Amino acid sequence: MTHPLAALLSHPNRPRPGILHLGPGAFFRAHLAVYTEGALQATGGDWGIEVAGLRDGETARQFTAQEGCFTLLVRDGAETRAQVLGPVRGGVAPDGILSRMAAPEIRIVTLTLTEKAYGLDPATGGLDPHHPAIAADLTGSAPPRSAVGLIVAGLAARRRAGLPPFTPLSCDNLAGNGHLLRRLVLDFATLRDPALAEWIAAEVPFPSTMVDRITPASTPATLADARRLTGVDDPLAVETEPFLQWVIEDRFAQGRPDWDRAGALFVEDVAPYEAMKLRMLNGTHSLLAWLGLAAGHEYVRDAIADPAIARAAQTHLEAAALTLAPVPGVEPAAYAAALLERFGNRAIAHRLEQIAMDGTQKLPPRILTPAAEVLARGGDTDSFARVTAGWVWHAAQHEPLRDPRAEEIRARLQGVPRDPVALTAALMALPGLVPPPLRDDPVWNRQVAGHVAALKGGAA
Ligand code: CS2
Repeated sequence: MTHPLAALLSHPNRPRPGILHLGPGAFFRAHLAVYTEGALQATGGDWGIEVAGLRDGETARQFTAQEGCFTLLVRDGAETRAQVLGPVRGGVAPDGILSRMAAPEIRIVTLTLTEKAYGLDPATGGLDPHHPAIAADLTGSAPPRSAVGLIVAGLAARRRAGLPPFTPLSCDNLAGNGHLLRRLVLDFATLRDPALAEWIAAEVPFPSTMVDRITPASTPATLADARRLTGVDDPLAVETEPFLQWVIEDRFAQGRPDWDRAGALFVEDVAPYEAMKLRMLNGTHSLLAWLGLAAGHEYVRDAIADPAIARAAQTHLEAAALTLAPVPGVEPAAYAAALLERFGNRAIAHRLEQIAMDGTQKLPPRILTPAAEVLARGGDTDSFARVTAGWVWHAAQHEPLRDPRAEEIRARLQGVPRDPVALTAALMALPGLVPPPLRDDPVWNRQVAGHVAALKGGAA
């Protein structure tokens, strides 16, 4: 029986699978799925996507039930457009991921898992063997369930079978996401099987990517609008902004879809694009989230309409731009102006709470690494300190704190007076969080504490 959404596909040809995607959340649906649909429409190829969640099979099951189809709403001003997309071939249960990774037709494994799923130890830049899912997988006593453990086991199975590797492709907001994933996979493999690690190092490319599309979590309004516009109930419906961007290093073991035909940019080195996006877009997003919540706002569009916060955002965009290498074809001031416009999109209800979470994972690539670079050059770190103070205040005030290190943060703040200097000292000392030269810099600590004091006084 054909699902009613499948009848609404503009391009009903359904390719065979070539990609396994881990993390089929809203961002995947508004970004990778859109580019893949565009590539399939332009040039075809067996690049259908199978989707899987690492722990929870619910979304994957829903994709299977809907024959891989879902509704995408693009909100722009007063207009909302609906489109039904179908690049997904079906869902895979968590315990089926490994066998699909070993299947010859799967040639790319893509990931949108959020920062905390990788098992990165920020202090070393390598694998954190104490990350709960990684630690469990390193014992080898049960089938792997972390992304890194699965990729290592999947590559091992292919090597045993004499198959060429798949290409792991990280689409998460981590600096040098491909390099980083490579390092974590090699660290894991070295601990389990050094010969496998050598094979991976020689045979497996790990392209880095820069991904961008502002995609809030779906709400009842998303689902109601999808139904109104298509006539079909779709629990997988997502809403997003008109803008989208994808920059990818063109290094694949066994080919790739013609994503460039859908607007993606293939480059030698994604690093300058990624730094620009992480430091300007995501860094300012974090500023809006933490300062915006402190000022009582709920959505990004409200925070950016608050004159004091808008001034801080503008200042931060300028400070972040000063840390960047030139990006081919991009003028930082124009990029910054476009970001302010996107943040101000009244049609997008992007909750600040969503961006404020996982601060310990987001601060290093967005704020602390560029701040340490500014410090090393003798520049002014004040704007980075303001954002960091926003997080300190959020971590001290917000209940419950959504962060993988929330318990550790609670323990550290236990008995610490609500005094800006004491709070700053307690959180800047969180192991591995702040690069040591910054952590030990008296001016930086004074700046952060000064901004915490301002937040405490209500001057967001
Ligand atoms: C946001 C990102 O939640 C967050 O931390 O900053 O999800 C942001 O919306 C995307 O990276 C935009 O491409």
